[in-house]
Amino acid sequence: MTTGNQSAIEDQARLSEEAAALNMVAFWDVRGDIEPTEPRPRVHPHVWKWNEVAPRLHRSAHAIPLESAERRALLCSNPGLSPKPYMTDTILAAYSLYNPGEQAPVHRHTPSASRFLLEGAGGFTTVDGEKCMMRRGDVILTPNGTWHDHGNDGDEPIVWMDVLDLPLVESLNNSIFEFDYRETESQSNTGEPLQRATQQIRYPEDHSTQLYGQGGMVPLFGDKVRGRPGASPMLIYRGADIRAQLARLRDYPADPHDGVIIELVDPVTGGPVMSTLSYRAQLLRPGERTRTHRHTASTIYCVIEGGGVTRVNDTTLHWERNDAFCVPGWAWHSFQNTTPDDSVLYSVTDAPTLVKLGLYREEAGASADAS
Ligand code: GTQ
Ligand code: FE2
Repeated sequence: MTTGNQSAIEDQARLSEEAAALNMVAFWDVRGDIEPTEPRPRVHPHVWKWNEVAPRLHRSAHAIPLESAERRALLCSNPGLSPKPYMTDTILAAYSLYNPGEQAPVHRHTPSASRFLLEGAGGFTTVDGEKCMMRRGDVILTPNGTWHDHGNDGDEPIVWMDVLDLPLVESLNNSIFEFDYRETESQSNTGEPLQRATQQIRYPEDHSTQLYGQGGMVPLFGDKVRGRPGASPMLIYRGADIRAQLARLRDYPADPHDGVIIELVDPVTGGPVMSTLSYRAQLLRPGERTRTHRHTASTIYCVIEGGGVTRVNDTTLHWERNDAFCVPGWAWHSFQNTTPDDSVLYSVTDAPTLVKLGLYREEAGASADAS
């Protein structure tokens, strides 16, 4: 406000003070802050380098007993969100290691969770009584409300990346974790459910894949017993299947912004595998360079294969195998595979949340600034 009147100027200041005393704020003092003309993500584009993470993770395997930590994870903490240890406003991502023979106790929570298996064989997650053995490149889902426990039956440490919508659920004040798991034991005399640290296996191996793993064919009998409403009933997507599908599509004219990109979908509805998050895999062919675009959804990436760069506004992120990085919402970005071999990225985006809320927008870069 401008005025030449001295007493009016003094009264402006007094009004702001008096408003504060009434737990109010004068709109004209904060207008720019609450009416941005475009999204202002606090998240920085950032890359977490596997060669820096791996030695610390392996040290933690000796220094941190699983019994004291429950989950032995190093969380990717975005410099723009500190002190919250989250990769983006909506997504938590962490590297986790489990030693041979270790078992993480069963629990469930309202945030939806998932793992990308990165290193080691013999690791498993039991989801609602179904044991899912994990191999490199596999994506395992534990949707909102599913009971899950983890373990390592192999003879080497296993490493995976956890991806959860926890910051999103927390921002809505709806985060609930439960650790009191009870099951009726087959040998129980009383029939009373007993507290257990791990679930009994109640389904055959690869059960949800048997039911739902053949694209285009789903069983008409029985309940939709797997998963939870709004999430995929298929609990594990095999890395080998993902890679084979990318290979089948590699000679197609691909997406100009993302290369050969596929979405992991709920085989019953065709929708995203989580109600909040979409999971994707993309192949960037040797030397491939994509055009720049932006969208209001933010995305986290995990490098499964190869190497390259992602340009995000004025920042260049260099990535290679097992690195993780993030692209904030509304940031211009493009990809380049800088190697003579294929590069494969897994990604998770909060686009389904924004679409459901009617907020999702995207824009292609002008061809002149396409990089
Ligand atoms: O899957 O429960 O790496 O709650 C960090 C926090 C995993 C999980 C993490 C979690 C989880
Ligand atoms: Fe969990």
